[in-house]
Amino acid sequence: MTVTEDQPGAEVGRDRRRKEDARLITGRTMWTENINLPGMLHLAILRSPLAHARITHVDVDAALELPGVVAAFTGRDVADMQGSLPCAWPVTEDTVLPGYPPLAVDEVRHTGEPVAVVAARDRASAQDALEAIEIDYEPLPVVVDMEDALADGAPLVHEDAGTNKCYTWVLDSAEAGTGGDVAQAKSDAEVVLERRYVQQRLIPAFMEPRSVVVDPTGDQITMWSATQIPHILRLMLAMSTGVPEHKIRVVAPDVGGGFGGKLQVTPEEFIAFAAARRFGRPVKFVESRSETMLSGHHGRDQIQDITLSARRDGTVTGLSVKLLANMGAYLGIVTPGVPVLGAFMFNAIYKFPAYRFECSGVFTNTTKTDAYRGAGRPEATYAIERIMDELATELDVDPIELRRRNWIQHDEFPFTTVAGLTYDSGNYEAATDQAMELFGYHELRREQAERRESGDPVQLGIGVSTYTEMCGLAPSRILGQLRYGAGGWETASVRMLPTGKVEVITGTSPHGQSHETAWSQIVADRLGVPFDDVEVLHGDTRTSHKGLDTYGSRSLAVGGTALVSACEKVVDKAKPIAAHLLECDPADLEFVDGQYRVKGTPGAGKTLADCALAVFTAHDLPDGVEANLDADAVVDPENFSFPHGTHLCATEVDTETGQVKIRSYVAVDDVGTVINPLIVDGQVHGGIAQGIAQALYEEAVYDEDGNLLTGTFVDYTVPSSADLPDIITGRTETPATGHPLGAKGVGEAGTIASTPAVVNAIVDALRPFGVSDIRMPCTPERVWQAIRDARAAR
Ligand code: MCN
Repeated sequence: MTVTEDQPGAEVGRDRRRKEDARLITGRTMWTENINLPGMLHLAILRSPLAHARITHVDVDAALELPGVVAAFTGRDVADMQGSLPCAWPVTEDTVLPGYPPLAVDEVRHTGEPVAVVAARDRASAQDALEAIEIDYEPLPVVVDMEDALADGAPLVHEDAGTNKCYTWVLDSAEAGTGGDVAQAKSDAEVVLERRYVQQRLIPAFMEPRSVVVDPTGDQITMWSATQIPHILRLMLAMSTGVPEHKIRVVAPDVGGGFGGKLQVTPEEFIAFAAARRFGRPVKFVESRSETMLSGHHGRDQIQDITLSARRDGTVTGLSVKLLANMGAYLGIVTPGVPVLGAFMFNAIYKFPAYRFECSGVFTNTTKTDAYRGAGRPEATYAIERIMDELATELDVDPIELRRRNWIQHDEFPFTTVAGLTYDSGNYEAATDQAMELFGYHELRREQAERRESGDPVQLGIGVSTYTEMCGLAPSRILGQLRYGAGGWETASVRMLPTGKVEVITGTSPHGQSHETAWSQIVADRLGVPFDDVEVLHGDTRTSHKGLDTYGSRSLAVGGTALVSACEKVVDKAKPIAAHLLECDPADLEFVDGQYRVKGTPGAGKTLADCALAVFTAHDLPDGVEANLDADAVVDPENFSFPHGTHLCATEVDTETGQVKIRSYVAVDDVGTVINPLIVDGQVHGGIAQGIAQALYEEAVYDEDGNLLTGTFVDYTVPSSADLPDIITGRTETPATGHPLGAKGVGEAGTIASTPAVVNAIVDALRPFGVSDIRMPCTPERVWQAIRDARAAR
């Protein structure tokens, strides 16, 4: 909708430019690194050069002699203060939960693990002094590969655990009563496909590295951190260190991206917290990019063995998934849960009658894995969308036609899937038809046939990905059943200021997602106030004392719904005041376009601003009415939100060099009711960039000794805008039915959808050569090699 002036009720659905842009784009804002406090010390961290070793000797004395150095310490020195880093999601009763000291005490288990800290008057002195610390290590055997780690006699990452298996988690539709038996489906099947897909490791590449400042000098210990989760961080600090929660304040100032990489309670935050308490002085730690890559958490890293059973008419009858998920050496806050989230998404939009999922988490001598944009759902979507294409090829059916034969029809919602979730709404046909139209599907298929016919060295491939995902995390009830350590509710508060301006406090914690803009749009419509009269406060446990933060594309569906509820409470609270001012019965009033008016009587009424001023003076309030228009709300939606869509990608693959060019990309996403189309398009674009990056460019590689070979942007290719195609976006809007906004999450949708669309397109281009799979990232070398191998196998 294009609206040129402020109109009550016209904000939602409007392309508002972001309130946040000026400060974020110019950088004139409060990043954690900009915080400087009197007497502040700068920390530098010495990290293990070995992937597995016993620490036999540490001597920090020489470092202490260097100019500017104030202190140096090891894990042993702060053993009583540092606590153990927590894992919030032990997915089974017997999940192995190894101790996780922020600063290693006796043993290191991955390269980059913190082993000693220097505190100095400036950052450079602290960094230089690290070289003077003497450490002796006794190397221990290393295991990096998951299958090696599970073999008999493998070196153990945690000797005490007696195993490298962290857990095994199973979902079986026959046992759960949500479907049939996969073994039976397989033995009855006319077609059985068995495939292995490998999800390479990825490294979150947010713009602002992880940074933390801790000030212990006030009445509370204040931590500023570039985090996605200030509320969870405060709770974890309190629970793990014993410092009372009300004596800790956590602030997430403007945060330069996270993508799941800052959905973490980091060793560095705990080290800074312990150091500040130990010295009684403010401390700061800002990591280098290489430290992020070496010791921050990584994403993906799964081996997926999939068996698909079907009939020759294309109907799918069973799906079985056996997964190995690399945990790394320690468990971050949701490490074990990430693949379990994926368990609910392998069946995707299809009506599988039988399903079995089994996942084992495996410890290795690598940095831990954890959430990375999509967390479990991109991996699942990739596998199912790849194998659906394989089935289409096997049956010689158009891949979109095959999907149509199996997906849930728009009149079948609400639909309970074989994995046990109930999808509330969707329209897969409408999104797919729109995508095909925008893409020019049939013309491109014709061009593909011509190029195949003429033997053109540059072949055209068409890739499809029809996805759904579960986001908007809530509901707490289901998270509890999955043994997640927290709930999924969210909070919002609305404060009416005497002049009618509005302050909103949200428990969400944006780090690039534009909540200030979207939340202002919601409030402007609900309270009938101008967009610019709304201020959104977030990310500080002193102002927003309760919240569950931002991840899992939950903020709008959960936090936005809480905001609607708080607005409704304000409107209800002001009604008797407006009636008093208008000298009428509250029952005769309606609230329309920001005004309380007597029903059926047009003309001047009273605005919320009138009521706010009346509350402030409190000279003439109705009897029994409190002088307070503020309202708080906590909302825990009944269901997840299930956005969906169809992405189509056309690739030109040079069969002589292996070079892949994305020629066109169409994304039609259905994220329910849209609050701000510009923001949604931005989220889709960014998400697709990350999905394409997995398909074509990014991979974290360790050698067999556990050294990270891709520890800089020279070796780890994050694509720039010049490497990415123009993206054509379209939209269908099927509102979510479970909450008044009707909105579904969008923050991860693009990433989830795009990776299989791109790889399907590459494989499609190379089918005539006999290529049926290429391991990601599909670099020119891998594509070229796949063509060569396929030719040789013929
Ligand atoms: N929105 C909308 N209409 C909808 C859905 C969403 O206008 N129907 C808007 C929302 O108002 C919000 C934005 O889109 O401004 C994203 O909303 P939502 O889908 O609720 O996702 P979250 O705000 O919870 O963000 C989390 C999500 C995740 S999980 C990752 S990872 C991610 C992402 O957001 N990391 C990001 N997008 C990112 N964007 C930036 N710039 N930086 C990151 O680190």
